[in-house]
Amino acid sequence: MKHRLKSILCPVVVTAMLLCMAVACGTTSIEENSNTVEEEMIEKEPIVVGFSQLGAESDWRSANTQSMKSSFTGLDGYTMIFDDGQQKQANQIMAIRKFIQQEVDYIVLAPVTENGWDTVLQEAKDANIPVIIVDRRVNVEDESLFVCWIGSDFELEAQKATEWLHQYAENKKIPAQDIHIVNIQGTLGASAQIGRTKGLQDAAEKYGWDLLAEVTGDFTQTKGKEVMKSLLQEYDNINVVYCENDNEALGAIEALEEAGKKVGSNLINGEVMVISFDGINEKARSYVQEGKISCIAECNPLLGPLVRVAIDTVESGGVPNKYYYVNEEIFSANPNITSVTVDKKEYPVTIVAK
Ligand code: GZL
Ligand code: ZN
Repeated sequence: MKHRLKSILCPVVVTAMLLCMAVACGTTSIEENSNTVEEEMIEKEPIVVGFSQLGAESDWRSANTQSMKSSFTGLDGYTMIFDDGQQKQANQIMAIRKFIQQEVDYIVLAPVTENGWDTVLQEAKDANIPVIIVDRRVNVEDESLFVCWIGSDFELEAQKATEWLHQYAENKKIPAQDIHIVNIQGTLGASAQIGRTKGLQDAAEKYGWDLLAEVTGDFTQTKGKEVMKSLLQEYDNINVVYCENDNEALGAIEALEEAGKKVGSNLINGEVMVISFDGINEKARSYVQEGKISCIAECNPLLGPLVRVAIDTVESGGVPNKYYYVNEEIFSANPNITSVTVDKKEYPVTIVAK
């Protein structure tokens, strides 16, 4: 429903009303008034935004959905058609095709993984429907297939978290080769997984840590617990668990504690350190205060208002920035690490007091 001026009343009624108004205000020619009254009685159709959300796998995703829905409520000229892809790209492609048939004014896509979007985004372009990408990235030949992308720098999140671990190990004089890490990865092929995995691989290489294994936990608590259990059967020297989101961390902690392990940062006394990403889940944040999760690199889900600004910009004839990175922090209860430095830039650590 491409938005255009539409009459809220049929022409006959409008004419009759014009006649009455003309007689009432004594104007001889109803022509004089016909435009202004007609225009006033016409309202703009709402701008329709079709949003293909990838799923509902995590607290981050729920917060992201909430942020998007509350930015397009239907109350101020915008309305949203929402589709949950249940973490399947095929469902998201179907949703986009449905939006095209419905002639929405904009499509917003939170892609489950980076590849395989060229064809359907070309169909949206051929239908003259602008597309905005949020959160994870799309890997397309022709970047004109989307107006802009809004999300996080996932590799930077990982660099912050691994710099925190590096400082911790140095402060505690733990030799690099005594850091035995497993990575419970996110959904394979998702930008968040790609960036967070790369950040850890680079740091392990740079500092000489022993990166034992990388296994996907699909960003869910259930899978995170399952993967942690099997890793504990495979390795008896794990002392750092790097979880690519908080829901996986909660699952991993359940498995660690059920296996009789103590979760914390006192590696020298045999505790197992958990590092995580997001910082949305209340329990995960309380675990940071308790020291069960040693540090969380924040991933900001509140992208709705930024998408709204981008669409407002296009509506008023402007061009939004092609890439917009949201600001993010890093949380820890450890008072001795107050900042981390990545590429010569210092990032303060938010110390989450007990
Ligand atoms: C990150 C987002 C990730 C979150 C996970 O922007 O894509 O997906 O870190 C979520 O919690 O499942
Ligand atoms: Zn150093």
